[in-house]
Amino acid sequence: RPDSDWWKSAVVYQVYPRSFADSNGDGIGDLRGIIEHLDHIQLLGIDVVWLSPVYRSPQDDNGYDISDYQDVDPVFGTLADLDELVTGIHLRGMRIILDLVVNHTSDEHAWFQDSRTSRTSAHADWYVWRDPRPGTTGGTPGAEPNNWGAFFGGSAWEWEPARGQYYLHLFSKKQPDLNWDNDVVRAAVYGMMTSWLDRGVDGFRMDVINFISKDPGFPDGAVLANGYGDGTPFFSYGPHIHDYLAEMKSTVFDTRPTTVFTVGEMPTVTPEQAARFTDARTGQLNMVFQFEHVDLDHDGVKWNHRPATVLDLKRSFGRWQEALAEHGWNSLYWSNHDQPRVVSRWGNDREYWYESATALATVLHLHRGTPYVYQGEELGMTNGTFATLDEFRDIESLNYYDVATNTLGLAPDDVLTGMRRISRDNARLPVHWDGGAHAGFTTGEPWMPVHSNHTWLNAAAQVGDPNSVYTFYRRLIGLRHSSRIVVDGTFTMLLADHPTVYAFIRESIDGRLLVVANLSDEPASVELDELDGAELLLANHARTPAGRFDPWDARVYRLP
Ligand code: ISL
Ligand code: CA
Repeated sequence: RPDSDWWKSAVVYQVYPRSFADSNGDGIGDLRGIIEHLDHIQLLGIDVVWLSPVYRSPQDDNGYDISDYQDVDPVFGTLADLDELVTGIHLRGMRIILDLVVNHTSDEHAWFQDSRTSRTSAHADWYVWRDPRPGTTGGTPGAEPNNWGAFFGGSAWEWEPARGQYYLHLFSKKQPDLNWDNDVVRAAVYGMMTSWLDRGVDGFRMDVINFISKDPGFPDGAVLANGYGDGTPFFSYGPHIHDYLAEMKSTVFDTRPTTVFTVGEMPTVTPEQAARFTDARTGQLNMVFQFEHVDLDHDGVKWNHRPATVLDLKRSFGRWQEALAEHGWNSLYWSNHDQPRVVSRWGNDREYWYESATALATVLHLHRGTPYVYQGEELGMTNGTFATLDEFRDIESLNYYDVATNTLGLAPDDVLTGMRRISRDNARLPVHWDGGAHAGFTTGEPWMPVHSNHTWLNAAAQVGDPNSVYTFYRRLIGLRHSSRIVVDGTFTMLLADHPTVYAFIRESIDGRLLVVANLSDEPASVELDELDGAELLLANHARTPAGRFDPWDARVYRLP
């Protein structure tokens, strides 16, 4: 195996700095807090730490709105702290990747501040500016260049009187989209990326990177329930997306002496597109984050819940395993800072908390691909409780509440029910380090209250306990590192039509592994010839007879 493929055997741990650990008592997690807890990450067996944004930012979207790509926001610390974090991670034999947010900047970035002043400013063409619709008066309702809605509510266009034009913002109006069709913009981004690699970082997680190339016609989209048009067909796989990423690869990645880790976050990406992005011969990135499985439990609008079954999950993952079997590579994730907690979403965070957290982990980690662990997932952290609206912090959730109750006329209680289930805030509660005040996250007042279950669900209780969720994750990660089958093996789904038992075989020249998990609150019995003579390697339950599975029973066998 060439060393350039090291990312195939890696496990990534995502740190969302604001919620990880606070070192100075201001209630907000910071870089020194991460430095203090590196042993927790190393002991888990992690290879790569992905750091969500710590750049200078007005924090409109918790750092995904960047006003200076070359500096650290004072709320998180200093550049010297970041250097120390990079060194600390490297000293432990791990690597670090930064979040690259270059579809948009903050409206407070110097580039945008200049761009908005006039049509002749130095940065005039750095953002996506368009005139009002012909025959309308700019700044009045309906004058927007097209009907696209922004992901965080309202129109995707904001009027700028100084230019007499609108700028595009696919997210909040404080996140104007960069104009990637401008060579100078692309060169500035590549230069910035190179400077971070020179500073010692090992790669990038690229925020909504499939959105950077827009259809120049900016056509209206099909009208959605919120009254706005759906622009995604016109920017999620735009005309130059492969060209721009290929240029980034040849300019930034291919000129480095060692392999740069690259993962593109790509909402709406299809298996066929993902194969094109990640094909080692002709693609541009190591892997992408796809959204199919995390979109299964809603009707197209994330707040509108519809139940998803184990069969839905099996079919979705199975399709992706197949599509990227020959060429390309999968990313495997249940959780991140935008998704609710997996044990609450797909598991049972009450009666079968330990069992379901570990069963879901087993299934995910043993697919073919690179697994991601989101901070606190290794402890089985659960969704928040959110009694009232004022406990939510996330701009997406708060904007949605406003639109849903005022414009769409939905009942506040129903809106809150949807938010409790799927809001990004579920993932952003402070990490539980111990059972003491504020879970050991801060000595001050946390920016978001800690969950009451931290008294028993915390790192101090789990790290040395052989029967904890943390220790189980450690074993799973250890299995990947000690078995080439987990990294290289082919994937074959078994019992494809069984409603609750998730079973598959991984096979390579090094042997065969069988993974079987009952993802349900009910016991299950299955006929699997492969179980005869199979040697149990890892399990989350005391043994029951071979073909019988207790609720959330998960087992990994080596086959003869
Ligand atoms: O959570 C979502 C909205 O329902 C997702 O669509 C999310 O907006 C999408 O995954 C893009 O996410 C990334 O870019 C956003 C940022 O808010 C997210 O935190 C980030 O992961 C804009 O930068
Ligand atoms: Ca702090």
